Amino acid sequence: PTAARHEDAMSIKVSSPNVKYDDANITTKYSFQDTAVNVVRNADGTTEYQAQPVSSEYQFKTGRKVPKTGLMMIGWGGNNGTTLTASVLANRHNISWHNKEGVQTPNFYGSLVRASTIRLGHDAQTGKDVYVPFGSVLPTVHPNDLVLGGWDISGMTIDAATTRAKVLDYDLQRQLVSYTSSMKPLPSVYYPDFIAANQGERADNVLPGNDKQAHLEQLRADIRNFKAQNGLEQTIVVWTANTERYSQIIPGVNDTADNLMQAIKDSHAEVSPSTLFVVACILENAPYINGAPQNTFVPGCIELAERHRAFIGGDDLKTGQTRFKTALAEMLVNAGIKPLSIASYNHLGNNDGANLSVPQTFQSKELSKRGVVDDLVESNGLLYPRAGKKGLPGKEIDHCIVIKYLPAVGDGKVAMDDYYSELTLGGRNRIMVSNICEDSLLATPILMDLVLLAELMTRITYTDSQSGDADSYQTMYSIMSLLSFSLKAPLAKKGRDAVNAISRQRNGLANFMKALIGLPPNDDVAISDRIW
Ligand code: NAI
Ligand code: DG6
Repeated sequence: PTAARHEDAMSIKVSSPNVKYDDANITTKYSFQDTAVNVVRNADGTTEYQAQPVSSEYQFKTGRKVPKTGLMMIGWGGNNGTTLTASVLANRHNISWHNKEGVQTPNFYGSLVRASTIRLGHDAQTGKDVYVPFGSVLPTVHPNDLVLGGWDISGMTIDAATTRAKVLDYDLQRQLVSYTSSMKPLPSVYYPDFIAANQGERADNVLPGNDKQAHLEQLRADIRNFKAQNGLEQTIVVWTANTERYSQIIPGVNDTADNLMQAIKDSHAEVSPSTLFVVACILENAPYINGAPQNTFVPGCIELAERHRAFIGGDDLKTGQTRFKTALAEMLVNAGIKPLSIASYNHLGNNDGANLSVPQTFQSKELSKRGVVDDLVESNGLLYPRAGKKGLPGKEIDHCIVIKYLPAVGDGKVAMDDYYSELTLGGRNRIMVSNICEDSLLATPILMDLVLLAELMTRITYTDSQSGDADSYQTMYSIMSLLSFSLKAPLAKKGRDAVNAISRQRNGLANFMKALIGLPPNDDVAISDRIW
C-alpha cells in the first residue's frame, strides 16, 4: 500500500465572487496592494518619504490537472541524488526498516510542501487559526508519483551509489536494491576544468569527445527520450551534481543568447557542463533548477530562457547553516540588534566536501553562502548607515566562510557559527551555534520541494487585462523567484532585489499560493485580537 495522501482526505473550496472553478482551472481575481514611495531629499538635508497606496489588478489561472511528471537529476549517483531516489521509493512502496532506534517508517519531514502547513484563515465559529497542509492548497505532484532518471559522470547503478554515499541505514539500503539495481545514470558531460581534479577517478560514464554542440544535441535527445519512454507530460531537471567553478563572463561568448549559442557551436572553453544542460532544458521546455552555487545562468542563458519563456531557478540549496543564518540574522536585525560579524565554519567528509576542497569550487560556494545577509543590511539604515563610523563597519557585516574537508565525518556536516553583535550602550552579544547537518537528509526534501513547486509554476498563467480575455493570459516570468525559500542565493530578475530573509520568503510564497485560490494574504494584522 502507498503511504496515506492528505489531499485524498481533505479539500479546500473557496466561496467568493473572485473565484471560479471549472474542470480545467481555478481562475481568481487578485488585487495586489502596495505602497509607492517617492523619496525626496530636501535642500536642508532632510528626507521626505511621500507614500501612496496603490493597487494592481490581476487574474490568475491555475491548471487543476497534475501532469505525469518526471524528474531528471544531473548527479543522480551522488549523495543527494541517491537519497532523493530512496526517499521517493521508500514512501512510494511504504518500506519500513530497522535501525538502532527501532522500526522506522518513511515520511517527508523537511519538505515545505509535504510536511508544513499554511494558515488558511480563522475558524468561523471559534475565531481560532485554521491551518492546512501546504500541499493541499493547490494540486501539486505527489513525490511518490515522480518518474526518476538522470545523468552522472559515474556509471554506478543507484544501488551501489547509495552504498557509496553512506547516508542511509543499511536495512533501508538493502530493501531498496530490488528497485535501484536497475537504475543506471545516463552518460554525462564532463569538462574536468570545471570541478576538482579529485573527481576524475569517478568519471567513467562520460559523453565522448569535446564537441559541445554534439553534447547539447545528446542532452536534448536524452530529455526527449525520457519523456517519450515514460509517457510524461512534464519533466523537471535539477542540477545536484558537483559544484563547478564560476564561468568567466566574456563579452561575445556568453553575454547574450545568440553569443552563447555560437559559443556552444564553437565548443568554447568557458561553456560549462551546467550551462550546456540548462540550454538543453530551455530548448526542450523542461524547467531547470540549479541546486549548486556556480553561475550556470550566465547572462546569455537568462536571455535565452526569457526568449523561450522557459523556467529556470537557482542557485544552491538552502539547507542547514544558511537556513539558520537567514532566520537568526533576520531576527537580530529586525529586533534592532546589530550583527557586527558572522564567522561560519564547516567541515564535512562527503564527496561534496572533497570537491569543495580546491579554491575554484570553494569560491563558488563561498560567494553563495556569504551574500545571504546583504538584503538585511540594506533594509536597516539605522544599524548600517551607508558610511560607517570611522574605524567601525558601516554598511556591512564582517562575514567569513570556512569549509574544510574532513573525510571521517562523512555526510554529517558540522557547521559552527559565531554571531557577534552590538547592543545598546556599547554592549556586545555573542551567539554560538553548532549544527550537525546530515547534509543529504536535509537537502533531499528541499530538492523535492523545488521540483514540486517548479511544476506548479508551469500551470499558472496570469493577465493584467481587465477583460480576462483568454488570449491575454501569459506564463509567469522565467526566473522562478518563488522558489527562493529553498535556495541560498536566489536568482532575481535584473534590477530586482533578491530576498534572503527566510520569513519574507515563506510569507511571499504562502501568500502567492493563497492568491491563486482567491484568498487574501496572511498579514498578521489580526484586527480582532487588537481591538476587542
Ligand atoms: P556528491 O558529490 O555526492 O554528488 C554529486 C554527483 O555529481 C556525483 O555523483 C558526481 O559523479 C556527479 N557529477 C559531477 N559532475 C557531473 C556532471 N557534469 N554531470 C553529471 N554528474 C556529475 O554531492 P552531493 O552531496 O550530492 O551534493 C550535490 C550538489 O548539491 C553539490 O554541488 C553541493 O554543493 C550541492 N548542495 C548540497 C547540499 C547538501 O546539503 N547536501 C546543500 C546545498 C547544495
Ligand atoms: C559546506 O558548507 C558544504 C556545502 O555544500 C553545504 O553543505 C551546503 O551548501 C549546505 O549549506 P548550508 O549553508 O545551507 O548548510
